[in-house]
Amino acid sequence: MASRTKPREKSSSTDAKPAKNGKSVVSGRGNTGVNAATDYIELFRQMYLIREFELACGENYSKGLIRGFLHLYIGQEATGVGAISTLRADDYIVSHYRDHGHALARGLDVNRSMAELFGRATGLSKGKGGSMHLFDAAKGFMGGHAIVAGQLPLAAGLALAQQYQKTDALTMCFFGDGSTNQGVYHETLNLAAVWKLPVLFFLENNMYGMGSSIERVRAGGIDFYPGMATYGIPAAEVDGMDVLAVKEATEYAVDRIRKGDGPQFIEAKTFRFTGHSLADGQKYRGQEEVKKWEQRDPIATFPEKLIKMGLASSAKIEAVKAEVSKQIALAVKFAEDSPEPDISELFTDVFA
Ligand SMILES: Cc1ncc(C[n+]2csc(CCOP(=O)(O)OP(=O)(O)O)c2C)c(N)n1
Ligand SMILES: [Mg+2]
Repeated sequence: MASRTKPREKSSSTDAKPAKNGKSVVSGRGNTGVNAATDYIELFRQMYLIREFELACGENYSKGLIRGFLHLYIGQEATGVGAISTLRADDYIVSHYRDHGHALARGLDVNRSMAELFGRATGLSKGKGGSMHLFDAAKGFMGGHAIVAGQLPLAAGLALAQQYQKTDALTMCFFGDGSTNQGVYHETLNLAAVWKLPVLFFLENNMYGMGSSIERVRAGGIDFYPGMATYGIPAAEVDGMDVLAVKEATEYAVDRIRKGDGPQFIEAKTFRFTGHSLADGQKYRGQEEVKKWEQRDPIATFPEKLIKMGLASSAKIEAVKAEVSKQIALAVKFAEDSPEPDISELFTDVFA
């Protein structure tokens, strides 16, 4: 098996154990619905789909076809894909505003996702939400959310409903390091632990919140997982650039939640290769740091690993890439050809 990073676990909980090494990480029971033999390729396909989708977004943003803010997930694909591949169809996902990767990994329609970014009526949110508000209740994808940390209490609410309904379904809540100085972050962690809610708090620690490096703005340093002792929540750290490590650590946490052990916390160390948004000149960080992380780009390193291990041929990888590129070109065409929302839509879906 690949040189997987064993997730480190720090917790106040006495029975917390690290993820089992040697356990198969190719369960085939995720929302991808593929069998064990093709799972690795599927993980790569999803990561590549996200990368190509976002490159196309960037291009169409420059052309003025996508407007507003555009926050790309480029560099973080292994984190979202590895985590979401462990979920069942009846689980919920709540995401932040950097949500394209989570939406695509969950299997949301690519055409309708692109149309949403273009602000077209065929979009997932009828073109009224845009990049930060991809949503598909039928897929349990309960939204990208623009208010930093605003999604945490929503996740707790969804998990409370799941607990009340006595299912073993769970809610996976993604958030960034920038969320962690918000009061509601601490309130939610505490309440979720007190009520033993079936929620997986998934921190995507990409080292920056807009132009602020965590080192500069956080008294406790760059590691968040040890702090979970305060809430009695078992917590693990994982290499967010390694899709298999993320999958393994998440599977372990998900299993515990389904058994009724209450909330779990995973911190994936990752990096966004582009600026905070496309309006960011990145004056706060040097290119050396970016280059160092780019050497670990999962889009390059994962297929290299698969080929080296004899799990995929380079012809297969190239075929997947070609198929995805075609799919993205069609998605852009679908979005471009779609109508803008009717003016009457200004007064629908308004909750006040
Ligand atoms: C409550 C609130 N405060 C401020 C902002 C402005 N804002 C948007 S993104 C962001 C940084 C968030 O950083 P992080 O959570 O680390 O996510 P990342 O961008 O790194 O994915 C801030 C402060 C906001 N959207 N909501
Ligand atoms: Mg961040």
